[in-house]
Amino acid sequence: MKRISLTRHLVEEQRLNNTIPAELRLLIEVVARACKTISHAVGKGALGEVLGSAESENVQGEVQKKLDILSNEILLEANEWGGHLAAMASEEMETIHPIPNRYPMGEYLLLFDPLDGSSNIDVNVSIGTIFSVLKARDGMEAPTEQDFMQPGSKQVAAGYAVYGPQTMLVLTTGHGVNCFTLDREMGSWVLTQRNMQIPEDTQEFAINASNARHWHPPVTRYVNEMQEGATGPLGKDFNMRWIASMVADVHRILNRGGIFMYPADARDPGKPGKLRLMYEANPMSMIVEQAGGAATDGKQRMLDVQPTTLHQRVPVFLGSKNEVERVTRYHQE
Ligand code: P6P
Repeated sequence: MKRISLTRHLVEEQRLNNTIPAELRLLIEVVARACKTISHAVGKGALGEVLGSAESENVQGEVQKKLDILSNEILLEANEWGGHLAAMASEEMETIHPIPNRYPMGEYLLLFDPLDGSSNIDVNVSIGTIFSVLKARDGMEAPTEQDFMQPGSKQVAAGYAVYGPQTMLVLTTGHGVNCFTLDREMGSWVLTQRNMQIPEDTQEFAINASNARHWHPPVTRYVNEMQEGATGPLGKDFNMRWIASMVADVHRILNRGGIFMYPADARDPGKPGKLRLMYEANPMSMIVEQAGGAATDGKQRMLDVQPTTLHQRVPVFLGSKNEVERVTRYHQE
């Protein structure tokens, strides 16, 4: 394949679909550059003295890793001077991060999980950065958290970087999903997969099965049916994968199909699952839908969920369309 750079892809996408104005192209290129820096830091591991805990907790009450904090800082510093953003929000920060007065404000809101899958950092398993882009309200003076409370269908772009054997960037601006591989020698993102498509059927599911005793009946029914295999109601055998790094699990599903589930369960009725809506479920759901898959919270289309708070959690069922529709149907019966 002829080497198409990220910049060339964005320019050609703008010519074709008029969906990437210059400010959005700058935003995407800045985020992609920040992901290169994060990849470099992650790749050093112990040699970079960035492994281990930071002896602090984030707003989720999760122990922060040094790389979590470093990745967050890399994204903040990369994005605050460009004039393309009105504000940012991150899993690692309790409140929104307005653009400092010394820089001009732009028309976009950027949300991100700077390093998702932190529990895997110290054991060298793939981790990633997830980001979501919304439009800010016109004529807004000082952005507030309320300005971020937009359903996922309002995203103008979404993407993730996965730091694995290869470092890859997966991106959608509403016209399909494209994947770029980092050429480490040149330091550039090269288009390696165009218009990724998730198979509508699958024989592979992803869930943390250690929580089985806490699942609600629709999830128990569905997983049992898959485990009954060819002699059961689904008439085929299933395989299971759980990397415990959403970016890695979603990347596998994007490439070969599958269904990813992080359901609410009986452990804590006040906690609807573990994953966060604004900077995990929504961007991944836009990507999955743009690749011909489906994503719901068990009851409704994920991208239709109306957010109420910045760090709210949501049950997640996403991946191969026919299986997501099945498990969602079970919730509605
Ligand atoms: P569990 C990582 O901490 C994460 O937020 C997602 O990336 C991943 O899918 C999930 O949590 C793993 O959760 O309960 O299996 O450790």
